[in-house]
Amino acid sequence: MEISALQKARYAYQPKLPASLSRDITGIGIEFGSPTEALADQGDLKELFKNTYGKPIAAFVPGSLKDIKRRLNVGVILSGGQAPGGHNVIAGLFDGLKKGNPESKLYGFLGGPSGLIGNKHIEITPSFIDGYRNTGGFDMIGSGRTKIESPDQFAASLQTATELELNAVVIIGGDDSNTNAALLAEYFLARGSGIQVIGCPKTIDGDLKNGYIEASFGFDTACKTYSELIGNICRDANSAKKYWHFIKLMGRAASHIALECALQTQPNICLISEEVEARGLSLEQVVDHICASVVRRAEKGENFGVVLIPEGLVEFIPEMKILIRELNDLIAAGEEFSRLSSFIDQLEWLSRQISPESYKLIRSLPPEIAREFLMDRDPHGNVQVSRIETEKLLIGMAEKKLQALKEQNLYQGKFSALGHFFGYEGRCAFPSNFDADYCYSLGFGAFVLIASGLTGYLSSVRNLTAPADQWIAGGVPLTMMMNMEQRHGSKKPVIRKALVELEGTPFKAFDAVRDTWALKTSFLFPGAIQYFGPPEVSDLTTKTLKLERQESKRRELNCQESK
Ligand code: FBP
Repeated sequence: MEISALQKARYAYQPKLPASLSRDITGIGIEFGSPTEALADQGDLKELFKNTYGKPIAAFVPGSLKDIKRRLNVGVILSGGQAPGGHNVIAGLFDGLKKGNPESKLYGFLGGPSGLIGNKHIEITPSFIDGYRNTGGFDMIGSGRTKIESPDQFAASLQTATELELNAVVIIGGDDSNTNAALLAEYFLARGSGIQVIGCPKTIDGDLKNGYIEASFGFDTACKTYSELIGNICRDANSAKKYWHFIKLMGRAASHIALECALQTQPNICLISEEVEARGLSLEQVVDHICASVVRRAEKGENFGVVLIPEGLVEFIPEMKILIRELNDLIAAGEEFSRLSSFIDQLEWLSRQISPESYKLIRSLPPEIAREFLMDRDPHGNVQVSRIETEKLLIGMAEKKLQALKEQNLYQGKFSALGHFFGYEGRCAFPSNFDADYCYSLGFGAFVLIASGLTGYLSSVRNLTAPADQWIAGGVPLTMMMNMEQRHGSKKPVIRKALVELEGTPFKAFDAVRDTWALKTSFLFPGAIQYFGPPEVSDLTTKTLKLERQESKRRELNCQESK
């Protein structure tokens, strides 16, 4: 098979490991902290996770693990949307297993969690894995969004794992998939099976993070890829000086990707959904905010610019949030809605089912956008925000608003806008050195957690802005990141999603300069990800991670000083 020159060069890249994992495996030990508590709803969660609740945080340290050389059978699943580095998690896990015992086996479940339920797997061999090292994508074994939720699905998962004589299952996924990992770990233990379950934090969205998980893998590469493209568009805009570019960015509910790309490229406007919600801004007010910059720049003769839009924006605009919630409930309730074949029939039916305000809102949207609000939900019940063309909606509304301003002689500029959506372009890029190293370490760490006999843990690597040998690897109990949330009409245990914090340093850094960017062309051009060359360009982390780490180090220092 023909491969590109870069792919060939990346095969030879040796990912860096933290010092605690790069020593001879007989020198790896583990240290435990105190028992932990869930984020909230501790009583409910204790009840639901009788066997796995409250375990201590684990850190890898010099020492020895008595079972590190045990022969193990492990199954691995890639779950949810693609994120650069998934193959390296599997490579790290594979190399760890084989270092522990060359007889150990790694099975890859095909097509996500459904591969475990239906026992569709392949055995991962040395030559097979070598064809995927340091490459993007999840094509090694495929991914899927099936949620393991019914009693039959749990029982089938246990049956597959038992038939394959697995010691452990590793689930590489986001908040929903790792919630599933926690439930599966509990289920296996409650059934008296010793099969362990370990999670790994994946998602380009960057919303699976907390005090112990500094970043989800894939965020780094995806943001750098989008930022390269945005930077190129900024330069095009500044060259031609004739278009406003409205760029929607993936990231689901959280605006971490939009914020990071804004910090990397300095566009004129970047909307942050969490702020829109906090300020209770209506759709019209959001459009007014954009138009204010268009008008002011036009006064300087600059009829061009760049606007970044997080894909989840519509879910944070109060009136749209209500509409989406009402639609979600109706669509989840099922059959009646799914029988309506035409859009006209759907609207007619909705007129009797949703509140008059929501009905008025959906009717006010351009029909092609209104249709997108009615599309199928994902298996976790989420509206598929990647399918809603918010950029087009905002362009259409801005055109109307600017026309009205023109008629009142309040705007003399020319507004010609183009819409873009960057999402899939970044999910399968070759992982940056950061993601290649981070993912390999997460996978290797997952092996050590298994060898330590742990279950219901998320592999964790911290201190990520330091050189890789100073990274701190270990495991965090999944129940520690959970609370109870309302889902499909009842309270469910879930890992809490991390949204952009308006008091956090990345948002504050943006807030301090955004008014200047709105008026003055201040674009930055980050260029393509560098895989080779000086570390200051090839081992860069995201600005979000850098700012958040600076803040947490500052807090740690303050804490020490006050003791
Ligand atoms: P995950 O939470 O599964 O990592 O999703 C990442 C993501 O890329 C989101 O940003 C996006 O909204 C969604 O997947 C798109 O889903 P799909 O691949 O099913 O179109």
